[in-house]
Amino acid sequence: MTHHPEETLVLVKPDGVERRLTGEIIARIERKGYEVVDLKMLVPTREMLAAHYEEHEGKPFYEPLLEFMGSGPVVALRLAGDRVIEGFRSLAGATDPTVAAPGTIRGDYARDWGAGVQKNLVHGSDSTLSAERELAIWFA
Ligand code: D4T
Repeated sequence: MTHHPEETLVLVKPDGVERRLTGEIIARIERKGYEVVDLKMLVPTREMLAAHYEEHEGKPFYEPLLEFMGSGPVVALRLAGDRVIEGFRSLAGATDPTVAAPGTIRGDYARDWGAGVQKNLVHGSDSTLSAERELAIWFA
């Protein structure tokens, strides 16, 4: 029987690209042992971001979030590996970079900039359902 490892969507957000952390982030993913199956750099459209963040529509950080995410290039990665969804979220650390554990991507390189939106360097899908939905948006 063929083994089909799990897949996830990871985004290096505009703050990560602007701060030249793309290589460091991909290096951590690869050193952990996950496979980069596909990647691209793009400035996402409002439509893509609205689809990606549909669960957050109406929340106070929604507009700042869409504005931030559309403010510059993003690197989208399709990763593969057993339990990669959980594994990448562990590498990324907590959503709030102020309290993300040292040793994680957010804990080591992100902070609060008082911007009304968390600039936390990376996104990773949080479930197999989200991964499937999000990969269809970014790798249509
Ligand atoms: P992403 O989706 O970017 O990996 O983040 P998380 O999965 O860790 O967090 P999330 O979906 O709860 O939030 C999406 C996105 O919104 C920003 N955010 C979130 C924010 O600016 N203020 C907030 O209070 C929250 C909850 C950060 C990530």
